[in-house]
Amino acid sequence: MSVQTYHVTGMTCGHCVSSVSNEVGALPGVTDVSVDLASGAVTVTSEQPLDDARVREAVEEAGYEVSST
Ligand SMILES: [Cu+2]
Repeated sequence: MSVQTYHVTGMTCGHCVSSVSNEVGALPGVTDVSVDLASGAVTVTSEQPLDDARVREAVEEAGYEVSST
């Protein structure tokens, strides 16, 4: 199992949180997505380590951005 945390910018409300959760949660192997709206921290649990580029794409698909830091 792998747990990675990303910092996502642009989320402002519960709708944003569910959009990001749905898109990232749809990636193959992802078993849990936990979003902290206040900090923008998105913690992704997956069966195998995820390719950061796939996560970034999913977040962008939802309309937000992964901060590089
Ligand atoms: Cu929102």
